[in-house]
Amino acid sequence: MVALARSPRPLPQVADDTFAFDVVDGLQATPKRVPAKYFYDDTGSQLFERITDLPEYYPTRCEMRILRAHAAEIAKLIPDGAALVEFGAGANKKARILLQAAPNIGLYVPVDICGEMIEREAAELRLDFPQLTVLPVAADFTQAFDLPAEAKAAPLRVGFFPGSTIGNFEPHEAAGFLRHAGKILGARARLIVGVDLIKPAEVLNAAYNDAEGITAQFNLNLLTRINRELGGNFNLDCFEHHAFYNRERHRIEMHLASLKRQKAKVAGETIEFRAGETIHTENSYKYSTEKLAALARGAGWRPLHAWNDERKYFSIQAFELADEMPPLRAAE
Ligand code: AVI
Repeated sequence: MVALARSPRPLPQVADDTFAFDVVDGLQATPKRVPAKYFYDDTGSQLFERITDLPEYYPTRCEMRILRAHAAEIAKLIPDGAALVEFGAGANKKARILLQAAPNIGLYVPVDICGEMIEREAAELRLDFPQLTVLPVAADFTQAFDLPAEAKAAPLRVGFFPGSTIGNFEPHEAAGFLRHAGKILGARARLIVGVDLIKPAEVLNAAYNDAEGITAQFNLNLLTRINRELGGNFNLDCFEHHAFYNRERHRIEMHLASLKRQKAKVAGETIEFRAGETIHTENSYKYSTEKLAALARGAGWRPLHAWNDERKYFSIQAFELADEMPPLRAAE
C-alpha cells in the first residue's frame, strides 16, 4: 500500500484516538501543524461548501465551467459500459455533468469515507439517472479498497478526481496517490483529474482571504473541533487566520497564528505558544499542466489531454495508464 497521509478532505469518522494522537503529535512538533483532513467535521464541511460559492474562490466555478464546456469531449474518454470511479465523491455535483454527457457509462462508483452521505447521494442519483447502476463504496480512497465485482468486470475503469484535492497532498503523496489509483483501476484505465493552476499571487491570496471571512472561520473551526472533541481550551479570540502564497513552493499555506504568548490544553497535554507562533493547518499546491503531467508520467500515466479555462486558472487533465509502470522512487 502506498504510504500516504489520509485524504485531506473527508473524515468525520476518523477514530477519536487517531485524532487525539495526530493533534497532540502535531502540536508538540516544531513547527506546529495539524493535518488538513481534520477541517471537515459537520461545520467544517458546511463552511467548505460556502467557500466554494465565494466570489474570491474561483476553483469550483472554473472547474464546473470547464466540465460543462467540454463535457462531450471528456465523455469520449469513457467508453460504453465503462465504470466511472470517483475518488472522494462527496456531493457528486461534478460527476453529474459527466454522467449526463456519457449516457452509456455502465456504472458509477462513488468512493468516500462518509458512507452515510454517499448512500444518500446515490439514492438521489438513481432517481435522476434510472438507467445507471450506482454502487457506492465507503472507504478511505487513499488506502487499499476493493472495487465492486461489477466494476472489476467492466471493460475498463475511468477514475475521476476533481476539485484540486490532489493539491492538498504533498507532491510525493500526490505521486503516490496516482500510482495507487492506477493499481485500483487496473489495465487500460483512464483518469480525469482537476487541478488548480499557478497564477498571480493576488488572485491566490484573495481566494484564501475572502472579505466575508468564511475561510478564516473554516480555519478557526479546527480549534473549535479540538476543544469539543479533545477537551481542548483554545481561546479562539487569541488566534488568527493566516493564508499566503508561498511562491517558491507554489502553494497556499494556511496557518493559525497565536496573537500572544499563551498556553492551551489538549487531550490532557499543555501546549505553549510564543506570540506570533503558528499552527500550519493546510497546504494547497498549485501546478502547471506540465508539472502535473510529469508527476503523472512518473506514476505510470500517459497524458492524453488538458482542458483549461480561458484565464488558465484551472485545468482538467486526462491520462491513460501506461502499459509499464515506471520504477518506484525512494520518496514514494
Ligand atoms: C479541498 N481543497 C481543494 C481546498 C483548497 O482550495 O485547497 C480546501 C480549502 N482550503 C481553504 N479554502 C479551500
